[in-house]
Amino acid sequence: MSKKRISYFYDPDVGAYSFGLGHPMKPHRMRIAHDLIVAYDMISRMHVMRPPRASPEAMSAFHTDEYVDFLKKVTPATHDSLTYQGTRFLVGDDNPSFEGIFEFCTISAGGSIAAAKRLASGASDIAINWAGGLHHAKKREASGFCYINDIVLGILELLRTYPRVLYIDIDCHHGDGVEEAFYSTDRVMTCSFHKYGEFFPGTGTQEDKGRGKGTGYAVNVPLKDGINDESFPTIFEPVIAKILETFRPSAIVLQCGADSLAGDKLGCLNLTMDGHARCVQYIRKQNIPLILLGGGGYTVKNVARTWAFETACALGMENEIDRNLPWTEYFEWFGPRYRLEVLSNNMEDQNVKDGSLDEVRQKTIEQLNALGG
Ligand code: V1P
Ligand code: CA
Ligand code: ZN
Repeated sequence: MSKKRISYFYDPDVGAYSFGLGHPMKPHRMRIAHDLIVAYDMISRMHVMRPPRASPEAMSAFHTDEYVDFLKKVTPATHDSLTYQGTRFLVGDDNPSFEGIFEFCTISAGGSIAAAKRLASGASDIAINWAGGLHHAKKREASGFCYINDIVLGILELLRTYPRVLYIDIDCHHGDGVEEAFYSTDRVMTCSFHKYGEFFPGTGTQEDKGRGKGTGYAVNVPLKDGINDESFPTIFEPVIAKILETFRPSAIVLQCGADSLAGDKLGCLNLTMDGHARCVQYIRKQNIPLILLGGGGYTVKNVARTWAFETACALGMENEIDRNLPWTEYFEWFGPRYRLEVLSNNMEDQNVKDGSLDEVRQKTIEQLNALGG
């Protein structure tokens, strides 16, 4: 099936929020990506919607009322970010209390919940929310630039309709918040590919596999620096193929965190735009209802390029697209080549030189075989 029905959720306000000067997370990247999507005339080929803002009640499907209530009230001025009735909800510089923090959360979460509803209604084959993918947020705590876990909320919505949901996370960081939320269930399989070893958030070893009924349903693929377009598919594709065979998901959520790209400000992997998008292409061709979400990504121009290209992949128009960028308001950001590309660099791939990738792959396949599929 090469033609698919795509829903694209975008709130034009999202790019205006700022985590503060010097903070790596830049919501503005969604605006730059959107402008490329418009300039490439993708808008006329998909159902474009401004998502309804998520209500506090909707957020409480995962988060505690106290935490949601705190986010609703907190402002940079009140500066009560460290304690609220004796509880610490925001800790350190990663999660500042910026202007409009709660509205930003309602947009991100609203998009992922609406995407899930759209799939479940049968109206779309793929739903996209680049403002989502905030995988570190916990039930009662913000973490790693994430306040409300839109992914968990979207998956909970999908579980109302679909018996089994597969969550795949190609952000350079471990998808700890999503893993933790579904650690004890066999209805959600989580699979995160991430840099492991002296890297935030420090979790996600292959020994962490789930608990109780969920044992074996949390899959962690720890990586070393420098994985590239040549080696990444040799782990991603066989692992996902095995998951599809053993778990047989009825819907898939793919978190497309773009800090796994070469040259990311926080990441240390070496994927090109095409290598990153190959994951989207591989999942799309399985013909299973799919949600595409954003996530990390700190070299803003490359995030915009990649999410625009992945929107084209969802539409099945990646081979028609002009690799010379069209004119947009942000055209000068894309110099000196002005191309729809993210190139790799010459860093060494630490995963292949000592055979560690082969070991990780084998161990993952053994874990999945133990599920008896
Ligand atoms: O390393 C840490 C914490 C802060 N230390 C006490 C340990 N935080 C990281 C957080 C990375 C979050 C990634 C989010 C995502 O997975 C999903 C959206 O991509 C961190 C880093 C870093 N280089 O890892 N925080 C910051 N840099 C930071 C820098 C400047 C200002 C504020 C935060
Ligand atoms: Ca990940
Ligand atoms: Zn990340």
